[in-house]
Amino acid sequence: MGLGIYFCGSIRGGRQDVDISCRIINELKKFGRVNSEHIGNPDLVEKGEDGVKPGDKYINNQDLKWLQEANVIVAGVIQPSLGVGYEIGRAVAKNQKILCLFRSSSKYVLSAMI
Ligand code: 6K6
Repeated sequence: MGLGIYFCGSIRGGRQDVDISCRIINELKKFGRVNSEHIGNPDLVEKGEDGVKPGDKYINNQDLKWLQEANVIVAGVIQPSLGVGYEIGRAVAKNQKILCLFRSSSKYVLSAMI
């Protein structure tokens, strides 16, 4: 089955980095199964499934399950995102292995908490 990888990337925080997320996910797929592949889908916009079932509660439950099952977590942290920060915090609390990817040329300064 290979490695279980959860990729975290901004959705409602902003989709500016969707192309780089897509490239990272394609690289990660060489090492195992990436559960959160939809994050790199350029057709999914910030509002995404707003108003469409299954809704936020389902997304939250499903993503936390996948996150907690993963062997490793890779987080794109260039674009600030509440959801990604929350996922990282949950993974830290469970002592999971996390790799955060930032770009020093970013217009943002990475949160001290990350
Ligand atoms: C819309 C666009 C693409 O997908 C959707 C439906 N919404 C979500 N689907 C799956 N995971 C989501 C969705 N919204 C947030 N997440 C989770 O939170 C992902 O695991 C991301 O890593 C993270 C992004 O959080 P925000 O705060 O930027 O949305």
